[in-house]
Amino acid sequence: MLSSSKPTLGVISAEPEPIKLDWASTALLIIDMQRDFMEPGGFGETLGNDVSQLARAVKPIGVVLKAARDTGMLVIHTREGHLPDLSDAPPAKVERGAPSLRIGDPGPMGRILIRGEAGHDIIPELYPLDSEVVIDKPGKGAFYATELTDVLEKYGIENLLVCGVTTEVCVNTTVREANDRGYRCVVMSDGCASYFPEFHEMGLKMIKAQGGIFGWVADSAAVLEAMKTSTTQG
Ligand code: C5J
Repeated sequence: MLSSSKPTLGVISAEPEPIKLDWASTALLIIDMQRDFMEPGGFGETLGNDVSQLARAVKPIGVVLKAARDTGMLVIHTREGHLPDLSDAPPAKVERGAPSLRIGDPGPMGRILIRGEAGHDIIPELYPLDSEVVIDKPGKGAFYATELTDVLEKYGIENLLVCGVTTEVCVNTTVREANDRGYRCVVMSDGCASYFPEFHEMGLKMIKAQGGIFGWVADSAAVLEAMKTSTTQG
């Protein structure tokens, strides 16, 4: 995707150790920045969560998204949601807990967590460009029952910069899936958020513990610095 004359090698000051990435084989993967998780009246709130906890991730993601677009990096957005007939929503997911509204019920932003409804869409601040990839996923992990593997193979992607919500659920699940498939994942600490700040902290610690058992963790400033100070491969 990147022009061959551009510097493409960057070193991110990450934990547990710095990581060198070739931007040409790196994608920005933005997980589930949807109105259903981020705004009042959506899936997150029907589960009893304080959705304002997630707002802090929007700005850091926006800054890195702009830098990724400027450098021509592949950008992939995911959306968690289900078909209108709920044929891809297992009863074990739909019936769980005691939410005020269940998946598929009509809510203020349309049917809860259903593809095509307003609540299922990505928030305006991070809205995908027509040229960007959008992966619709029925599960927490972005690889389960999606075309993500095919997309990554098509573009020669080996590394993922991962951000989005929530840290301990869809971000962590996706990073674990990606790690098992051989992708290097750098998770953006301030570009992720949880309804539970302590789960956010733990979710990041789990990734970077044991020498980076699932991946690396870095903040948006470190990612931007690595992009800015990139060198030419050779
Ligand atoms: C949840 C997600 N928390 N995107 N989904 O149900 O993390």
